[in-house]
Amino acid sequence: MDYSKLNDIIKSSKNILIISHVNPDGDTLGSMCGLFSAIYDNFKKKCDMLAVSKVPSVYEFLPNVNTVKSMDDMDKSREYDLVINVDVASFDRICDAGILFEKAKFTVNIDHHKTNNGYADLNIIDACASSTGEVLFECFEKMGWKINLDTAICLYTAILTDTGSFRFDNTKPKTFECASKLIEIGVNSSDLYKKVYESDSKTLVMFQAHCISKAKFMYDDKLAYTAVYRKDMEKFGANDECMEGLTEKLRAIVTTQIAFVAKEMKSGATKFSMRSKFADVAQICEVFGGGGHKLAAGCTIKAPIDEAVKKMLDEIKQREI
Ligand SMILES: [Mn+2]
Repeated sequence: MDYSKLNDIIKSSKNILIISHVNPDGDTLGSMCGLFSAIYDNFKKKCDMLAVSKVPSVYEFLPNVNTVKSMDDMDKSREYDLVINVDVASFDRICDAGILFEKAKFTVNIDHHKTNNGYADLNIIDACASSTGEVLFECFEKMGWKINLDTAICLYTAILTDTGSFRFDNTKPKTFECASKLIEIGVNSSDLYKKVYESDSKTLVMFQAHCISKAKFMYDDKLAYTAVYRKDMEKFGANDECMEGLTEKLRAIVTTQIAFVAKEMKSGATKFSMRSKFADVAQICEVFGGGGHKLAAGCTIKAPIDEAVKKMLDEIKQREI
Protein backbone atom coordinates (compact mmCIF):
# COMPACT_ATOMS: atom_id res chain seq x y z
CA MET A 1 0.00 0.00 0.00
CA ASP A 2 1.39 3.38 -1.04
CA TYR A 3 1.02 5.39 2.17
CA SER A 4 3.87 7.83 1.44
CA LYS A 5 2.20 8.76 -1.85
CA LEU A 6 -1.03 9.53 0.04
CA ASN A 7 0.87 11.64 2.55
CA ASP A 8 2.72 13.53 -0.23
CA ILE A 9 -0.35 14.23 -2.31
CA ILE A 10 -2.32 15.56 0.68
CA LYS A 11 0.66 17.71 1.66
CA SER A 12 1.05 19.22 -1.80
CA SER A 13 -2.66 19.79 -2.54
CA LYS A 14 -4.08 23.24 -1.80
CA ASN A 15 -7.76 22.39 -2.10
CA ILE A 16 -9.14 19.00 -1.20
CA LEU A 17 -12.62 17.52 -1.43
CA ILE A 18 -13.71 14.38 0.44
CA ILE A 19 -16.79 12.55 -0.87
CA SER A 20 -19.00 9.97 0.88
CA HIS A 21 -21.33 7.51 -0.84
CA VAL A 22 -25.05 7.88 -1.59
CA ASN A 23 -27.40 6.93 1.29
CA PRO A 24 -24.54 7.49 3.72
CA ASP A 25 -23.88 5.12 6.63
CA GLY A 26 -21.70 5.45 9.71
CA ASP A 27 -18.61 4.17 7.94
CA THR A 28 -18.60 6.58 5.00
CA LEU A 29 -19.55 9.56 7.23
CA GLY A 30 -17.19 8.65 10.07
CA SER A 31 -14.40 8.13 7.54
CA MET A 32 -15.10 11.43 5.80
CA CYS A 33 -15.26 13.48 9.02
CA GLY A 34 -12.29 11.55 10.47
CA LEU A 35 -10.14 12.28 7.41
CA PHE A 36 -11.25 15.94 7.50
CA SER A 37 -10.24 16.35 11.11
CA ALA A 38 -6.96 14.43 10.66
CA ILE A 39 -5.93 16.61 7.70
CA TYR A 40 -6.86 19.75 9.66
CA ASP A 41 -4.98 18.59 12.74
CA ASN A 42 -1.85 17.52 10.86
CA PHE A 43 -1.63 20.10 8.06
CA LYS A 44 -3.94 22.96 9.16
CA LYS A 45 -5.84 22.52 5.89
CA LYS A 46 -9.63 22.70 5.78
CA CYS A 47 -11.03 20.23 3.24
CA ASP A 48 -14.49 20.41 1.74
CA MET A 49 -16.78 17.49 2.56
CA LEU A 50 -19.63 16.39 0.32
CA ALA A 51 -22.57 14.05 0.97
CA VAL A 52 -24.57 13.32 -2.19
CA SER A 53 -27.69 12.47 -0.20
CA LYS A 54 -29.10 13.44 3.19
CA VAL A 55 -27.01 12.76 6.29
CA PRO A 56 -29.14 10.67 8.69
CA SER A 57 -29.88 12.59 11.89
CA VAL A 58 -28.36 9.80 14.01
CA TYR A 59 -24.90 10.93 12.80
CA GLU A 60 -25.35 14.60 13.70
CA PHE A 61 -23.03 14.09 16.68
CA LEU A 62 -19.99 13.45 14.47
CA PRO A 63 -17.42 16.25 14.86
CA ASN A 64 -17.60 18.71 11.91
CA VAL A 65 -20.49 16.92 10.21
CA ASN A 66 -22.33 20.29 10.25
CA THR A 67 -19.87 21.56 7.61
CA VAL A 68 -20.70 18.75 5.16
CA LYS A 69 -22.02 20.18 1.89
CA SER A 70 -24.69 18.88 -0.44
CA MET A 71 -24.46 18.91 -4.25
CA ASP A 72 -26.59 22.11 -4.28
CA ASP A 73 -23.87 23.94 -2.32
CA MET A 74 -21.13 22.96 -4.77
CA ASP A 75 -19.60 24.90 -7.64
CA LYS A 76 -19.84 22.16 -10.26
CA SER A 77 -17.15 23.70 -12.45
CA ARG A 78 -14.54 23.68 -9.71
CA GLU A 79 -11.29 21.81 -10.29
CA TYR A 80 -10.01 20.45 -7.00
CA ASP A 81 -6.33 19.57 -6.64
CA LEU A 82 -7.40 16.41 -4.89
CA VAL A 83 -10.64 14.48 -4.50
CA ILE A 84 -10.77 11.56 -2.05
CA ASN A 85 -13.64 9.07 -2.04
CA VAL A 86 -14.14 7.16 1.20
CA ASP A 87 -16.04 3.84 1.42
CA VAL A 88 -17.19 4.28 -2.18
CA ALA A 89 -17.14 0.79 -3.73
CA SER A 90 -17.93 1.94 -7.25
CA PHE A 91 -17.74 5.27 -9.04
CA ASP A 92 -21.53 5.49 -9.57
CA ARG A 93 -22.05 5.53 -5.77
CA ILE A 94 -21.13 9.24 -5.73
CA CYS A 95 -23.90 10.02 -8.29
CA ASP A 96 -23.78 13.65 -9.55
CA ALA A 97 -20.51 14.29 -7.72
CA GLY A 98 -18.81 12.23 -10.42
CA ILE A 99 -18.33 15.48 -12.32
CA LEU A 100 -16.14 16.90 -9.52
CA PHE A 101 -14.21 13.65 -9.26
CA GLU A 102 -13.51 13.61 -12.99
CA LYS A 103 -12.36 17.25 -13.02
CA ALA A 104 -9.91 16.79 -10.12
CA LYS A 105 -6.15 16.95 -10.80
CA PHE A 106 -5.63 13.82 -8.70
CA THR A 107 -8.04 11.28 -7.23
CA VAL A 108 -7.80 8.85 -4.32
CA ASN A 109 -10.12 5.95 -3.44
CA ILE A 110 -9.93 4.64 0.14
CA ASP A 111 -12.13 1.60 0.74
CA HIS A 112 -12.61 -1.94 2.06
CA HIS A 113 -15.12 -3.45 -0.42
CA LYS A 114 -13.68 -6.45 -2.24
CA THR A 115 -15.69 -5.47 -5.33
CA ASN A 116 -13.92 -2.08 -5.60
CA ASN A 117 -12.18 -2.05 -8.99
CA GLY A 118 -9.70 0.73 -8.20
CA TYR A 119 -11.16 3.55 -10.31
CA ALA A 120 -8.93 6.37 -8.96
CA ASP A 121 -5.33 7.54 -9.56
CA LEU A 122 -4.35 6.15 -6.16
CA ASN A 123 -6.33 3.26 -4.66
CA ILE A 124 -5.95 2.23 -1.04
CA ILE A 125 -8.21 -0.79 -0.70
CA ASP A 126 -7.95 -3.36 2.06
CA ALA A 127 -10.68 -5.97 1.60
CA CYS A 128 -9.66 -7.64 4.89
CA ALA A 129 -10.42 -4.52 6.92
CA SER A 130 -13.74 -4.31 8.75
CA SER A 131 -14.45 -0.82 7.54
CA THR A 132 -13.00 2.17 5.75
CA GLY A 133 -12.54 3.65 9.23
CA GLU A 134 -10.10 0.83 10.00
CA VAL A 135 -8.27 1.36 6.67
CA LEU A 136 -7.89 5.05 7.52
CA PHE A 137 -6.62 4.33 11.03
CA GLU A 138 -3.87 2.18 9.55
CA CYS A 139 -3.08 4.88 6.96
CA PHE A 140 -2.75 7.54 9.69
CA GLU A 141 -0.49 5.30 11.80
CA LYS A 142 1.72 4.35 8.84
CA MET A 143 2.03 8.00 7.79
CA GLY A 144 2.91 8.97 11.35
CA TRP A 145 -0.02 11.38 11.70
CA LYS A 146 -1.34 12.58 15.04
CA ILE A 147 -4.83 11.28 15.85
CA ASN A 148 -6.81 13.66 18.06
CA LEU A 149 -10.05 12.94 19.92
CA ASP A 150 -12.33 14.25 17.14
CA THR A 151 -10.63 12.02 14.58
CA ALA A 152 -10.79 9.06 16.98
CA ILE A 153 -14.54 9.54 17.59
CA CYS A 154 -15.17 9.54 13.84
CA LEU A 155 -13.06 6.46 13.10
CA TYR A 156 -14.53 4.57 16.07
CA THR A 157 -18.06 5.32 14.81
CA ALA A 158 -17.08 4.07 11.34
CA ILE A 159 -15.78 0.79 12.77
CA LEU A 160 -18.62 0.40 15.28
CA THR A 161 -21.34 0.74 12.64
CA ASP A 162 -19.77 -1.38 9.88
CA THR A 163 -19.15 -4.24 12.31
CA GLY A 164 -22.66 -3.96 13.80
CA SER A 165 -21.09 -3.18 17.14
CA PHE A 166 -18.24 -5.72 16.73
CA ARG A 167 -20.66 -8.59 16.03
CA PHE A 168 -20.31 -9.23 12.27
CA ASP A 169 -17.74 -11.65 10.87
CA ASN A 170 -15.64 -8.79 9.51
CA THR A 171 -14.59 -8.15 13.13
CA LYS A 172 -10.98 -9.37 13.34
CA PRO A 173 -8.26 -9.13 16.00
CA LYS A 174 -6.97 -6.07 14.15
CA THR A 175 -10.40 -4.43 14.48
CA PHE A 176 -10.22 -4.69 18.27
CA GLU A 177 -6.60 -3.48 18.29
CA CYS A 178 -7.68 -0.46 16.34
CA ALA A 179 -10.70 0.16 18.61
CA SER A 180 -8.49 -0.28 21.67
CA LYS A 181 -6.07 2.41 20.46
CA LEU A 182 -8.97 4.76 19.73
CA ILE A 183 -10.33 4.23 23.25
CA GLU A 184 -6.85 4.98 24.61
CA ILE A 185 -7.01 8.31 22.78
CA GLY A 186 -10.18 9.08 24.75
CA VAL A 187 -13.17 7.66 22.87
CA ASN A 188 -16.03 6.87 25.25
CA SER A 189 -17.31 3.60 23.77
CA SER A 190 -20.52 3.32 25.78
CA ASP A 191 -21.43 6.94 25.02
CA LEU A 192 -20.96 6.33 21.28
CA TYR A 193 -22.93 3.08 21.49
CA LYS A 194 -25.87 4.98 23.00
CA LYS A 195 -25.64 7.74 20.39
CA VAL A 196 -25.71 5.24 17.52
CA TYR A 197 -27.95 2.42 18.80
CA GLU A 198 -30.17 3.91 21.46
CA SER A 199 -31.47 6.99 19.75
CA ASP A 200 -34.35 5.56 17.71
CA SER A 201 -37.41 7.75 17.31
CA LYS A 202 -40.83 6.54 18.45
CA THR A 203 -41.93 6.70 14.78
CA LEU A 204 -39.13 4.33 13.76
CA VAL A 205 -39.99 1.76 16.42
CA MET A 206 -43.75 1.85 15.75
CA PHE A 207 -43.26 1.73 11.98
CA GLN A 208 -40.85 -1.20 12.18
CA ALA A 209 -43.26 -3.04 14.50
CA HIS A 210 -45.88 -2.65 11.76
CA CYS A 211 -43.50 -3.88 9.02
CA ILE A 212 -42.48 -6.89 11.12
CA SER A 213 -46.09 -7.76 11.91
CA LYS A 214 -46.67 -8.06 8.14
CA ALA A 215 -43.58 -10.23 7.53
CA LYS A 216 -43.92 -13.38 5.47
CA PHE A 217 -42.04 -16.63 6.00
CA MET A 218 -41.15 -19.40 3.54
CA TYR A 219 -39.09 -22.60 3.41
CA ASP A 220 -39.73 -23.59 7.05
CA ASP A 221 -39.13 -19.99 8.09
CA LYS A 222 -35.63 -19.98 6.58
CA LEU A 223 -36.67 -17.03 4.44
CA ALA A 224 -38.20 -13.98 6.10
CA TYR A 225 -39.25 -10.87 4.23
CA THR A 226 -41.51 -7.88 4.36
CA ALA A 227 -42.76 -5.43 1.75
CA VAL A 228 -42.88 -1.76 2.68
CA TYR A 229 -45.45 0.28 0.77
CA ARG A 230 -45.42 4.06 0.42
CA LYS A 231 -48.92 4.27 1.87
CA ASP A 232 -47.66 2.62 5.07
CA MET A 233 -44.78 5.05 5.31
CA GLU A 234 -47.18 7.96 4.84
CA LYS A 235 -49.59 6.59 7.45
CA PHE A 236 -46.81 6.43 10.05
CA GLY A 237 -45.01 9.59 8.90
CA ALA A 238 -41.95 7.39 8.38
CA ASN A 239 -38.94 8.48 6.32
CA ASP A 240 -36.05 6.42 4.89
CA GLU A 241 -34.22 6.61 8.21
CA CYS A 242 -37.08 4.62 9.75
CA MET A 243 -35.98 1.59 7.66
CA GLU A 244 -32.61 1.44 9.40
CA GLY A 245 -31.98 -1.96 11.01
CA LEU A 246 -35.27 -3.47 9.85
CA THR A 247 -33.72 -6.25 7.74
CA GLU A 248 -31.38 -7.16 10.60
CA LYS A 249 -34.39 -7.66 12.87
CA LEU A 250 -35.79 -10.28 10.46
CA ARG A 251 -32.38 -11.94 10.21
CA ALA A 252 -32.18 -12.10 14.01
CA ILE A 253 -35.00 -14.68 14.08
CA VAL A 254 -33.42 -18.03 14.98
CA THR A 255 -34.73 -19.89 11.91
CA THR A 256 -33.86 -17.16 9.37
CA GLN A 257 -31.15 -17.92 6.81
CA ILE A 258 -32.02 -15.13 4.39
CA ALA A 259 -34.00 -11.96 5.12
CA PHE A 260 -35.00 -9.12 2.88
CA VAL A 261 -36.98 -5.92 2.95
CA ALA A 262 -38.54 -4.65 -0.27
CA LYS A 263 -39.31 -0.94 -0.33
CA GLU A 264 -41.60 0.76 -2.80
CA MET A 265 -39.74 3.85 -4.01
CA LYS A 266 -41.23 7.17 -5.14
CA SER A 267 -39.99 6.41 -8.68
CA GLY A 268 -42.13 3.27 -8.75
CA ALA A 269 -39.10 0.96 -8.61
CA THR A 270 -38.42 -1.38 -5.69
CA LYS A 271 -35.36 -1.29 -3.47
CA PHE A 272 -34.15 -4.47 -1.75
CA SER A 273 -32.07 -4.75 1.37
CA MET A 274 -30.87 -8.33 1.94
CA ARG A 275 -29.17 -10.02 4.86
CA SER A 276 -28.14 -13.60 5.49
CA LYS A 277 -26.49 -15.74 8.13
CA PHE A 278 -24.33 -17.80 5.68
CA ALA A 279 -25.58 -17.54 2.09
CA ASP A 280 -23.96 -15.10 -0.32
CA VAL A 281 -26.70 -12.52 -0.85
CA ALA A 282 -24.34 -10.24 -2.80
CA GLN A 283 -24.55 -12.87 -5.58
CA ILE A 284 -28.34 -12.70 -5.57
CA CYS A 285 -28.29 -8.89 -5.66
CA GLU A 286 -25.73 -8.91 -8.48
CA VAL A 287 -28.28 -10.72 -10.67
CA PHE A 288 -30.35 -7.52 -10.47
CA GLY A 289 -27.42 -5.13 -10.92
CA GLY A 290 -26.78 -4.55 -7.20
CA GLY A 291 -24.09 -5.86 -4.89
CA GLY A 292 -22.45 -5.47 -1.51
CA HIS A 293 -21.00 -7.90 0.98
CA LYS A 294 -21.65 -11.66 1.32
CA LEU A 295 -24.00 -11.30 4.30
CA ALA A 296 -25.35 -7.81 3.56
CA ALA A 297 -26.24 -6.60 0.10
CA GLY A 298 -28.81 -4.62 -1.84
CA CYS A 299 -30.27 -3.96 -5.26
CA THR A 300 -33.04 -2.08 -7.05
CA ILE A 301 -35.50 -3.77 -9.37
CA LYS A 302 -37.27 -1.47 -11.82
CA ALA A 303 -40.73 -2.93 -11.31
CA PRO A 304 -43.73 -2.27 -9.04
CA ILE A 305 -43.24 -3.75 -5.60
CA ASP A 306 -45.44 -6.87 -5.86
CA GLU A 307 -43.91 -7.82 -9.20
CA ALA A 308 -40.37 -7.09 -7.98
CA VAL A 309 -40.89 -9.23 -4.86
CA LYS A 310 -42.04 -12.08 -7.09
CA LYS A 311 -38.87 -11.74 -9.20
CA MET A 312 -36.75 -11.84 -6.06
CA LEU A 313 -38.60 -14.91 -4.71
CA ASP A 314 -38.10 -16.66 -8.06
CA GLU A 315 -34.36 -15.93 -7.90
CA ILE A 316 -34.10 -17.24 -4.33
CA LYS A 317 -36.09 -20.36 -5.29
CA GLN A 318 -33.32 -21.33 -7.75
CA ARG A 319 -30.85 -21.52 -4.90
CA GLU A 320 -30.62 -23.79 -1.90
CA ILE A 321 -31.38 -22.19 1.39
MN1 LIG B 1 -17.91 0.42 4.83
